Amino acid sequence: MPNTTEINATTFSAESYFATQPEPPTLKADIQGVSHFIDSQIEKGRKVVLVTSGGTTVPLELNVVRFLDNFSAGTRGATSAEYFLKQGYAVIFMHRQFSLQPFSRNYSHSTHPFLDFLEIDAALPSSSTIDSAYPYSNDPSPSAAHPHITVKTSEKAALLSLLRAYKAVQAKGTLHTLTFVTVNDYLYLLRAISKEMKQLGPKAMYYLAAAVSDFFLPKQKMSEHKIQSGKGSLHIEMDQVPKVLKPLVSEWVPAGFVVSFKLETDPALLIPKARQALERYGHQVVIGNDLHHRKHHVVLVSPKSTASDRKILPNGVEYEEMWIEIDSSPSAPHKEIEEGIVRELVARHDAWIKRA
Ligand code: 9Z3
Repeated sequence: MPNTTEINATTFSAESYFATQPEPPTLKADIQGVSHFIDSQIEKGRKVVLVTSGGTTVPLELNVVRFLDNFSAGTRGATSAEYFLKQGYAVIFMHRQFSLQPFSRNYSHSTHPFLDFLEIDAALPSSSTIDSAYPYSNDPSPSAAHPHITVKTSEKAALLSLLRAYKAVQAKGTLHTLTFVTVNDYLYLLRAISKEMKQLGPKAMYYLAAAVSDFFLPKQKMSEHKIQSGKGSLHIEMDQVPKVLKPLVSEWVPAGFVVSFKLETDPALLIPKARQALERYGHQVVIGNDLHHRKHHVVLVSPKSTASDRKILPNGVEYEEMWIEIDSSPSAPHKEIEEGIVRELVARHDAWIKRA
């Protein structure tokens, strides 16, 4: 391990973090893309939401072989992005590389693999023909040379409606996607995108659903090469990731509508921790979700009154909670909780814009 005396503080402010940790090499190109996207959305007068999604990693070596990961498949972010698009928003979807994405998430390789709902044309008479037709290039029969692929009848209606929505979004140009892997990528992107979105004022929403590492290894403390085994147990001391929600709310996007997520495994902590976050950062909504029930109920915690007539009590700000729930019984019709979350946030965001 290199000498660690250069940086021995265990708390980084956002400022000292960005002054000492390296900018990702793709940042400038990424931000150029974001800037063009925002310009064209401003021209159309659309509201824009930044959706962050998936988990960040913390590499343990500079030539990274091992890393710590944060839990998140990207379902919350990808699903919410679809509902925001449906509500007419332009969406900047900033997600962990290879995590779920809007639209394609409906055909995820693990839960609904697309190969399972495709069929090879009935012109191929039997499964033995199919076997012998593999690989097709070696099979001289005409049907094998030009096989037709069809979608199973049971899947057609859902696929068609999804495909229509996807094509419409492509034609309107309302979805811009970019990726992060490490917590460092995430922090740099979040800061740079927010600064680009600042010009949208209250028309910008920040929907921070990504699962962000709390601890990291500063570059200056990282081993250059793969940490070697054979020396007994491994001890790593990590530093705290700076809480960038604070500068985001107060400096980067003071007029924006900011929604953060709080993940807990003890349901009793959800509301107190959400309140604590609101008190610390002064943003608009914290959505509390507990790991095991996150798909069926969440709680929206927010300051009780509107910004203009917020009542400051002697012991601080007054809060209100709103639960959003969906039926989790197996016989219940298929619904996604993100639909209700997004509907409620859009209504609150509209009120926020009006007040501004
Ligand atoms: C969340 O709480 C998300 O809802 C989930 C979504 C990660 C649970 P999936 O993608 O999961 O549907 O599998 N995100 C925020 C988690 C987070 O890092 N929060 C921090 C914290 O709780 C910062 S506010 O301290």
